[in-house]
Amino acid sequence: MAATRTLSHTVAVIKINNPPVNALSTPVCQALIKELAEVKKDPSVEAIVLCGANGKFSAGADIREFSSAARRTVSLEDINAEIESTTKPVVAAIEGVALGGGLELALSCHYRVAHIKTVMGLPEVLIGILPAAGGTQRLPRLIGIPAALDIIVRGRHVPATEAFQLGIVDEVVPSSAIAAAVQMARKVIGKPMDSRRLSTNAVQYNINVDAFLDTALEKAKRQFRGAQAPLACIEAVRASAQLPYQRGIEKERQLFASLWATGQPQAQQYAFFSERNVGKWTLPSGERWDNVRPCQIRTAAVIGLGTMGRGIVTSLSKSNIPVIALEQDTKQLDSGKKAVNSLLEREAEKLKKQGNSFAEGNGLGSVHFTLNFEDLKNVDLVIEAVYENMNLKKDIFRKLSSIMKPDAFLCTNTSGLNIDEIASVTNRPQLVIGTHFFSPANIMRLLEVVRGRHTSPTTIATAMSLGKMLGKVAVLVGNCPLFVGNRMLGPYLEQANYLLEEGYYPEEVDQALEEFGFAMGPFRMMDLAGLDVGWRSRMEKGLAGSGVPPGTPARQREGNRYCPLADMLCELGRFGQKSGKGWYQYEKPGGRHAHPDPWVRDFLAKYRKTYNIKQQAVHPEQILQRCLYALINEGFRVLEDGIASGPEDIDVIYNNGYGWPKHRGGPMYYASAVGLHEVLMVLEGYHKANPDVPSMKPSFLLKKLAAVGGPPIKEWRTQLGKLPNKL
Ligand code: 3H9
Repeated sequence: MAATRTLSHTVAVIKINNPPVNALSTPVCQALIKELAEVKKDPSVEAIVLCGANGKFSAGADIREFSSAARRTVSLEDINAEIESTTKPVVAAIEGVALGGGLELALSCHYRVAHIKTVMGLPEVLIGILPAAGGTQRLPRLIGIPAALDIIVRGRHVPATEAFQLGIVDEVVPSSAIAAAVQMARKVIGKPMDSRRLSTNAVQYNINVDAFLDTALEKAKRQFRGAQAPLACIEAVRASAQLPYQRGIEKERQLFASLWATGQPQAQQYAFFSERNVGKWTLPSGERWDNVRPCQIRTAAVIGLGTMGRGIVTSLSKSNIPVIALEQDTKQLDSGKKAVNSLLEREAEKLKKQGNSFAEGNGLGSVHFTLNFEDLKNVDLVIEAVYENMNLKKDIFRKLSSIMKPDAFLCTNTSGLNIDEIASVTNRPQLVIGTHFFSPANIMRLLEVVRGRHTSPTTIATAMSLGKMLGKVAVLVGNCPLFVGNRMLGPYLEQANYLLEEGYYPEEVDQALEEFGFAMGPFRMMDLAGLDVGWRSRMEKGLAGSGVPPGTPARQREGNRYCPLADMLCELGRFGQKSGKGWYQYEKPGGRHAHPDPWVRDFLAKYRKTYNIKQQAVHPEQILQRCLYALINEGFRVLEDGIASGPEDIDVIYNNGYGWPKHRGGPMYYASAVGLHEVLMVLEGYHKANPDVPSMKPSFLLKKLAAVGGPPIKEWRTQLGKLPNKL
């Protein structure tokens, strides 16, 4: 039954029942129409309460139906109009979540009561659409333009207490919202209802709406870089102020249709479901997310309080896991402690603003700082987060191996070192796993969980479950140099560097990729991360510095093309933001505002002259093709090697850890949208002209998929099934 009905005295309680989130699918909508029609004509019913089963009101329209062949036969806004016009008062009893169409449904009710732990909002923008069941017209009528715009354009979840302050709900209760709603329904029987029908009210404002929305539009264009949904949301809100309700609804529908035609909703909805699917890991041996039980993590420890360690401690503490934080000397411990405390204070402040406190207990109290390894011996899981040095990591794991209780999990936060080598020095390689956090670790959502050769399924289940507890998107990947995300970044950055040799400037390359939608172009990103990191690693590999064999041409390594520009900057002490100079110049060391540097232009001109490099006419479109297709090609190689279980995993990694524009779905989705044949042609053309750039040699899998007509991304798995799986 998609909706059920009971009677409490003269109040009919209609309950939406569509697990797990009571999505408003077509059968639910049909059931709602039927129940409404019956209660309307039932003389024993004087008021109606609308609620959801299993402590959830509704997570909105069924997103799967948007792209399914079955067309919706019932419009959600028609149901909302039906509810609003009812002469018997309708009270929404909101529990758990009221999101998207769920909140729109509640807004059509005459009163709203929410449980204190409910979150509500209109997050449609995050899946590439806009609220299209009257949300853009009713919410501004209820809470005014600025507050409604903030909720609709950001798609943020509003806690019940804030919703009450804003006037979205009439009452917040700490116990059953259904019981409270029934009570309220009884009280309002017979009261005038006109002012409670939001569609009949005018939007109240004392601002210059056009100027306000124009400013918002300009800001959204800059902030969302090519994503169309936020802009459509703003236009729909404008309509709420300028047009009568019904015409506003027409505008909402029209904007919805034009958004759909851009292809962005399809990409973002693919990203939405991919994020959920990556949690459902499967090993070639048959163990899966649903048949392996994770161990409970009651206590954890973090080793190293540098940038990564601080973020990880904060993240654990925020999730109410008591943490022991270890450093090697008092000075580093003190500075780490100060940093963690300030991060936690900020988190507490944020929660306070939202009308919340830490869920249970106080995160600030749960961090114990120490210099003593012995203090770690009883924790359930330790995350080592010292800097990237294999010998140092091995020393620590040797020590942990002898100190920690035998069933403690040992995690390493490395961005690319060999997990098996680290595990080899321990007495429990089956409990060793890579947990690659992204900086800042208390904010970034991605967690690459790296399986070593001996890592047990229970260890995987535990690390994946820890990721979920920390509010992260955890993606299981195999062990290879640099894992998935950073491995794909290599060829991308290589092309960006070659473009500089060939005549471009850092700001031009960055601009092209930022206009594509990246949060940051490659050069700004390298400056932020620190150019010295890559330089050290290249020196260790003998690609830069004194390890380069004498007589090696400057622009060649092992017979292949090599760009030494980044090494040259480092030799001059230009490490990026931290030194105030890198590919850009900054206002001071540690400054954040990148300014194009005339010195760099001059330096590049001299470099090109020295090596007699002819400036080539590279079309801006080629910047995108070369950088992106290099990245995508490596993505295919990752799949070919069995390091990620599917293209969705790669896309989730890029969407959540590398600033890939979500409205483009992820690099592998983008490749399928552009057309695999097109990607292959460009790579083939480039590789033919540049055989000394092996990363651009089209991958076997790309060729194979292109040869069978470039099937849609969901069909790639059939081909992947025939390849090795290293998970
Ligand atoms: C909309 O309402 C449009 C309207 O304006 C007008 C239209 C004309 N539909 O995230 P979880 C599934 S658009 C279908 O793991 P959590 C999800 O895929 C909608 N399925 O749980 C997963 O399935 P599976 C606007 C949905 O507790 C399962 O439910 N609403 C939907 O971490 C559990 O999900 C939104 O954008 C849906 N609407 O988080 C809200 N929602 O088990 C989207 C979830 O097979 N949803 N599923 O993997 C969310 O933000 C989170 O799912 C929620 C629960 C916070 C509700």
